[in-house]
Amino acid sequence: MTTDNTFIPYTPQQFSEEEMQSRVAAFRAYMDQRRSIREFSDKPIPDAIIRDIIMAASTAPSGAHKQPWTYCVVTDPEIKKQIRKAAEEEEYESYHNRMSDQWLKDLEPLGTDWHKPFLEVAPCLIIIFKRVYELDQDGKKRNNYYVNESVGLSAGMLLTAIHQAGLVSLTHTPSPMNFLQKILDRPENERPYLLIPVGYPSAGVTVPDLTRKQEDEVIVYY
Ligand code: IYR
Repeated sequence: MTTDNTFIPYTPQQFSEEEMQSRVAAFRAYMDQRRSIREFSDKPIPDAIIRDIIMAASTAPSGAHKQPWTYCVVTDPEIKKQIRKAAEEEEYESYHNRMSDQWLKDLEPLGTDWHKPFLEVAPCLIIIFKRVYELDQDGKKRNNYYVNESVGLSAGMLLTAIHQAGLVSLTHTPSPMNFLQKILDRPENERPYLLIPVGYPSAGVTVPDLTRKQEDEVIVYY
């Protein structure tokens, strides 16, 4: 069988072991400073910064390189208002009738409730849609591969890029979130995956006093 695939040379940057150690230790310390926040300033962010953050996320590896994601950027106050209203309706229902007592107890340290003012205050909402399938030229469905894994990887890179820019975000999952498909008028092959408000923190913002797992709880060496 012949193929016409093209391969090109690839020479990634490499470092001495010492340099690797210092780079990765510095990166680890920087990543350890990332926190989710729920109180944002309304100060706007330049469009080009959001664009580069998203395009960094879009470099993520994906099943068969299908890049099965669409990033919607909402800065229009009217659309943000609609999203807040719909999200709060669902969240009200979840907090009062859908979430178990244990779940509510697990969330206590985070201080969350059904109110979601950040959906209107944050200057930018990034809504990630996963693309379950594509339509080919004949209108035939072509499934994408490892869609959840691929979009999860891209979302992680998005959060890293937001942190790298010195901005803050919240990984938010109003549930159920099909209202986002309607409000943003997305096609049938796209399903909402995560809603990520991005911006600057409000003055004097606080975060829960959480600790992270230690090395021996996370890593198993063989
Ligand atoms: N979606 C709800 C509840 C919530 C659930 C989990 I798991 C969290 O880590 C945080 C919140 C909300 O956004 O409030």
